Amino acid sequence: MLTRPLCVVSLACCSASFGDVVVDGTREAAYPPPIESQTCTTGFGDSTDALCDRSDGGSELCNIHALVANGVLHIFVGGNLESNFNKFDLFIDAKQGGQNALRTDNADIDFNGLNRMGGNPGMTFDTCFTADFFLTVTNGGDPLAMYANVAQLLTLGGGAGQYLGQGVPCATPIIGKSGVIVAMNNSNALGVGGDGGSTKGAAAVETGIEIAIPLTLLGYDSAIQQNIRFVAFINSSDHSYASNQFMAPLAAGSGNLGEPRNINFANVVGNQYAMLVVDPNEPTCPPTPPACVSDINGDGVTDASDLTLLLSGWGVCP
Ligand SMILES: [Ca+2]
Ligand SMILES: [Ca+2]
Ligand SMILES: [Ca+2]
Repeated sequence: MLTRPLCVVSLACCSASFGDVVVDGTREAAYPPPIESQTCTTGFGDSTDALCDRSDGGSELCNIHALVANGVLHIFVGGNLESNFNKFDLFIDAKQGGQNALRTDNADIDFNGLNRMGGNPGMTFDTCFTADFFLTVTNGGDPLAMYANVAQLLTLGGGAGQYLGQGVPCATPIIGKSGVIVAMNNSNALGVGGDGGSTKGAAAVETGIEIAIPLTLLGYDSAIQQNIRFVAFINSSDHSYASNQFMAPLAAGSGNLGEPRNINFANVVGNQYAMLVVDPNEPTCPPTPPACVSDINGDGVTDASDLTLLLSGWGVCP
């Protein structure tokens, strides 16, 4: 599932273009207004150096935008990712099934960082958010480089994972074999402040992390689930300490959340996911799959026991 050939992208030297959207870390006018904007000053440092490539002052997530065009999901998250190998972690719920609480038997990607967040009890999302896809991005080193990984999150674990490759912030996007593209621009010096600062500038930030994912890779089927939901946050370099920079945001004044395994968003006020609304009438919790008519005893499989029941009732129905 993670091997879709790259066939929809035209490449210039420094970006990947999809018509009105260029995956370069800068938000184009084609994006709709932000789905969410940050309400917490950053607990992971305020980046004020305004360098396009590096962020040495810290990380923040200021806003999130998304759109679907030509079979590709585009996501733009305004902000900064510190160039110290801290992580931008993104979970996507785009179909039925998946994981409400992270398991420990997902693909081993990014030094097993995904599974580091699972189990005992495992990072748990808001009720009905079932993550199907994970993407993580980092940057650091000298010369500066960025790296990204993706993984499937299957209901019963064991999904595929892939290292997407490397790029350079503000210069060269990461272009994975699966068609996933990741770009970064660390120019933001405004947005939200650090302790004692303001969040007023969050919605206006136009540089950050920009991602393109083919819908086929997500297993997206608009006949079943149309709305796409996101949980994005800044995490420590080994995925072991979550910041207070989440999309959708935590309540104003919230501190860093720390150990990801112990986070349960069902116990946190509000919904900590952002939703790209395609169908405003779609229920928040996707309907359960229709029952299988041949599963007569309702145990989830059609087998000899159902046939026995059928044969025992053979004949005229009173
Ligand atoms: Ca762009
Ligand atoms: Ca799901
Ligand atoms: Ca800032």
